[in-house]
Amino acid sequence: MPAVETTPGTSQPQTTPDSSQPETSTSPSRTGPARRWFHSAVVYQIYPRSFQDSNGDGIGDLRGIIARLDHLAALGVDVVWLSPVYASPQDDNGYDISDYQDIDRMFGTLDDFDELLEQAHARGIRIVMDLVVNHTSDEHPWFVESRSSKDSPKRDWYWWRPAREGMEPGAHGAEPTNWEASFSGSAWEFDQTTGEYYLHLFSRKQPDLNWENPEVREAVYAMMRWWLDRGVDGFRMDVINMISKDTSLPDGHLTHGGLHGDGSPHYLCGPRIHEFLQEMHREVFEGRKDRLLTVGEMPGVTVGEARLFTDPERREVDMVFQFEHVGLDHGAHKWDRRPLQLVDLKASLGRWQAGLADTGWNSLYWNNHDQPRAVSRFGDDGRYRVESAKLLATVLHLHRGTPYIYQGEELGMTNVPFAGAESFLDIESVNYYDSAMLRGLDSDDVLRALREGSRDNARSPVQWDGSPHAGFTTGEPWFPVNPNHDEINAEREVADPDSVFHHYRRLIELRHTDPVVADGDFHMLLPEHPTLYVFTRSLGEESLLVLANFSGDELAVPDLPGQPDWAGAALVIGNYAPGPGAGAGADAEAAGEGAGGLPALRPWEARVYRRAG
Ligand code: TEU
Ligand code: CA
Repeated sequence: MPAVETTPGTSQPQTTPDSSQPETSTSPSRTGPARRWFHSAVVYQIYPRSFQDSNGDGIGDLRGIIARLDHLAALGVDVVWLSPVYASPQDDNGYDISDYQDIDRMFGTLDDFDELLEQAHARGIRIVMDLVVNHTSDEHPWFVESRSSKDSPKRDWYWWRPAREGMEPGAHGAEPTNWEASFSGSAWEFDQTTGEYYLHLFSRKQPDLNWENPEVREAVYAMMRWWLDRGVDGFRMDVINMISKDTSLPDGHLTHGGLHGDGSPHYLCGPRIHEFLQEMHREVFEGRKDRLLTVGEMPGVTVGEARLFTDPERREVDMVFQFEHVGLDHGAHKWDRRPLQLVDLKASLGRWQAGLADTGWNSLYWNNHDQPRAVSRFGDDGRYRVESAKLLATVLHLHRGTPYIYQGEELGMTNVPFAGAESFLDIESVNYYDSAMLRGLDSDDVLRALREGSRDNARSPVQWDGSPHAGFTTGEPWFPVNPNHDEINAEREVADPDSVFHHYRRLIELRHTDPVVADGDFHMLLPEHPTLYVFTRSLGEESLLVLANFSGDELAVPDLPGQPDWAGAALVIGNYAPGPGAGAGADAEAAGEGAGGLPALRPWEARVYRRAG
């Protein structure tokens, strides 16, 4: 029996969404939310320090991005999400901001930014900024002022608390709560100046802003309006579901190490989160041009909450990044790695498809700057790297939702072959390694988990060509280029019509031109099959069948319950070059044509078929 119900579950006649509707129209349509422009859009994420260096200092920058805009135009993406380029001490690679209204010199200037905006817009590409307002840098003037004295006018802009009752301030265990920070250790930092602690859910250089204070909210909204006035096209909102905390700040249940507690139930999707996002919408977005994009990054968000966040009637955000499918290979925590089961992946993504079928909208992603490379994690980055990279692209881009491509994913870039502990640079990995060693964990086990799960996997420079630093820089790159760049690089990908790059390009084009891909209903089939990912999309008389073999073995296509005969349907796209293959033409029987009447799937093969009527 299917473990989950993944069908929208009605059999009423379908209507084609009317693309002439105004962008902001929320009038109900049978297939769910009214058609919005981003239903047929694809977003590309740039992590600027690793994208392209223009001045030889080894760090990617804005002029480097400008120089590579034609790569993005050739790929066909509609939107770029730019990871933070604001002034920052770079404790967490820019997710610690010291001036929201300036560009870090490492990346360039506001003039460079304006030029990037202009050049991107000239190519029909929108630019969405990363908005990091759960916390600032401890070097932001707001925090410098706040920490200066208990009477500071900005004292209440952050979360200051005295030591736990009856305990010596600064003493072991005297932190106001037992919460653990995302980057290891206590989430509270003792500050000598005033003898109090401040809250930091991430590093100690990332103090959390107090959104309870209306002045904080107004300052953030003013800054957002300033960027929109400058011409940016929206925001990807960093950990935005952490901005409302339970103000009584209760202790959390003890976590794996037993040293700290899990505070997340008290700060994820807290009591005022919807109120804050609605206020932000009113104060920042109302009355502006239609084609803006807002996406909230929301660790731990449930389908039910996501329906509320993304229901257009509620005016909160267009879509959220949920984390369920990137947690399926974790045990008790992210460094407790376990093998991914395809059945779990299908159950999870299928539940999100069903849950947001009639209200709201999904974002779709396999990886980003915080996650291992997709092909290494969900595919086979050895023998079937090219096939499995294309398969993953096919499966994701055929789901209903807005797909996000992380830089290098379109080239089939892989995880990094880390030598030892010293090869990890990310604050999360470095802190975890140190704390694990202090707790006496086995260093080989810890290194194995880091190799698999470290955020550094995503942060090696984009591989543009086969030259010594992969065309990323003429200097010494801040992070070594992956040695496989002689084989995997943009120059080769663009030159080869059968490459991963061109496969992505075709999928993007398909979303742009095919209403079924953008808006069709999603229906999961064979949820219990261990290696076959199969689903349909349908809109009006048209249907697509997506088949993907998540294994290195040939696979006969089984009976597809409740499906019409797909034999003879037109192939829309596949990840094997056309020509004789498993089950093609006369070889069908020999290659094991399955009960479904369709040719068997070769290792990591994915195919999409179309039926009209
Ligand atoms: O990430 C928030 C987040 O919860 C993660 O994906 C985080 O990297 C993960 O929990 C670590 O295991 C966002 C940013 O994407 C990330 O780069 C920042 O470090 C973090 O917020 C703090 O701003
Ligand atoms: Ca540079």
